[in-house]
Amino acid sequence: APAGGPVGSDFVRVKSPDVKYTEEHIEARYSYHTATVSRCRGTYTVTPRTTRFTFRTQRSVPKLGVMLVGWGGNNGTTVTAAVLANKLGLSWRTRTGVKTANYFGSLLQASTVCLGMGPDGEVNVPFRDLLPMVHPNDIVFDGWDISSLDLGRAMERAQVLDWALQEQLRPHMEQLKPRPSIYIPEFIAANQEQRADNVLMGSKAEQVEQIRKDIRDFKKKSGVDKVIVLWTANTERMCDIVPGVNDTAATLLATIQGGSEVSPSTLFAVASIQEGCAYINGSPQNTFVPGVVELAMQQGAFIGGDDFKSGQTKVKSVLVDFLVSAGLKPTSIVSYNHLGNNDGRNLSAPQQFRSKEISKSNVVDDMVRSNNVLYAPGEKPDHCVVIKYVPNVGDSKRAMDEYTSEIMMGGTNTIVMHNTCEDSLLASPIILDLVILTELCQRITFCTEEDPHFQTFHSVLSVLSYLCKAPLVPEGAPVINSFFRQRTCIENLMRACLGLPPQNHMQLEHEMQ
Ligand code: NAI
Ligand code: DG6
Repeated sequence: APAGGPVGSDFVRVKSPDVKYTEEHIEARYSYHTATVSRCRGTYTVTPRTTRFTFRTQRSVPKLGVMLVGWGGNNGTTVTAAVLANKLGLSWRTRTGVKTANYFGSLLQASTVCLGMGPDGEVNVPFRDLLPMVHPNDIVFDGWDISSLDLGRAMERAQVLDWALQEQLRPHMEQLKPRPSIYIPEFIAANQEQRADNVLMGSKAEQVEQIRKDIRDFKKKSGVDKVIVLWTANTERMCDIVPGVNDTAATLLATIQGGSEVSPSTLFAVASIQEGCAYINGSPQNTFVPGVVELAMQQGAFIGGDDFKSGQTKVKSVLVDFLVSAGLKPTSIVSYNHLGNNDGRNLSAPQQFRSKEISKSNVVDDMVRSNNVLYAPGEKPDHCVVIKYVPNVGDSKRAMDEYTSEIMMGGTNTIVMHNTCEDSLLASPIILDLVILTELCQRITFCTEEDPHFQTFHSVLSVLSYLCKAPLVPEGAPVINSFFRQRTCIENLMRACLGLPPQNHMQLEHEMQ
């Protein structure tokens, strides 16, 4: 069901000597169990360790503003329209019956977590009820696009939503107009040029200044307490990491002043961080050059990405996890895609395709590396990604995958899959989860017995990994792509904020005689 029930912490309340509810915070003492491993003459020695944390979650939920870069695109218009439709409680008729607005596909709004046992068995609640969180219906949207179409016409151009719904939404959507944006033609496909009629002029430094002004202007006019900026604009080509140009915060800022190569997405990231806003990258390009990461850490702003994990890659992070953890050895993975929306058109250019190919290809590495029975060091399955632009299918993306695995005694198991779905209807709930989770993380601080000073999460917000194809993690941290490990990370982190132990699925209470 969409919105309902009491809000956040009032819905779930933990009764424990380790958990304290104050006017401002939920404060929970939590024991974090890990282990260190050493190896000597063929024997592993495992030493369990316990770190005592205190988590503090601010209870008051701010009014959240979200600024989308690429607001007039398929994802930008669809997520805005979906929130409006939910807020207005809209229903519409299609040839198969009446449909009602919902948030299916959102981890936080439409999936549940188990709290424990009640008188009638397991008690499951929506994820959103675990901790005080922004409700998507309350998000205020704004944003930029190089195309000047208002959101009503842009929604029509996107061809994602049913016409009967568009007719109801148009009076609201046509009042929303994207702000002029930073356009540097060489970063996106040449075929996008005819859209670019809403662009900023001036030097790079002046354009960054304008984006900062836009953020302040939005905040002031809308009355939101907090702004998060999210890139859902075209996939850019990768940029080179060059010492003296973008390898540190100082060189990057100097480069912006000097005017040499910086991508639009990096300029947006810099402007957002300088305004103290979290910045999320929903596309695959390397927006987060080392200079941006350092700047975010210096300013204490969150950054997260890269590339929404919506369909084919999500399935891949489930299926390869299943195969490898079942002791089967994937030896080749071949993934074809064809789609006919503007994203597909942009990706038909080689450099932009290359960004997506890299992002879609690295998603099995951690699972393969974790199994040294199946794979020798450095060994990987063959992995091929193909994307073709076929205008006729529009936003209804087709993804076809073939997984070949080696099974017992030299046997072969081939799994073939065909997936058809509206791409932007998968991406939109992910956009909502990204910003709501990021906002929640901004209200969580923690300390340990050894270091009693409360701190925030690292600026590189790796807890967003579940939602991203190529998770950005702090330097030296492992990248986790496996779907269930990523989901469990979010669930257990929220449970820790409530002083609840991690979900263990041991069911020991049912094992006793
Ligand atoms: P789209 O092409 O419909 O929308 C992108 C929008 O960005 C366009 O309106 C375009 O005019 C605008 N744009 C381009 N450069 C800009 C700039 N510098 N500043 C502001 N606006 C700019 O694409 P769609 O389908 O909305 O996807 C958006 C991004 O999300 C793409 O990079 C895509 O690869 C990525 N993505 C999409 C997924 C999905 O399932 N739909 C999943 C994963 C990633
Ligand atoms: C073709 O794959 C176009 C891409 O933009 C994808 O549709 C998008 O990245 C979603 O990818 P996936 O692998 O999560 O379905």
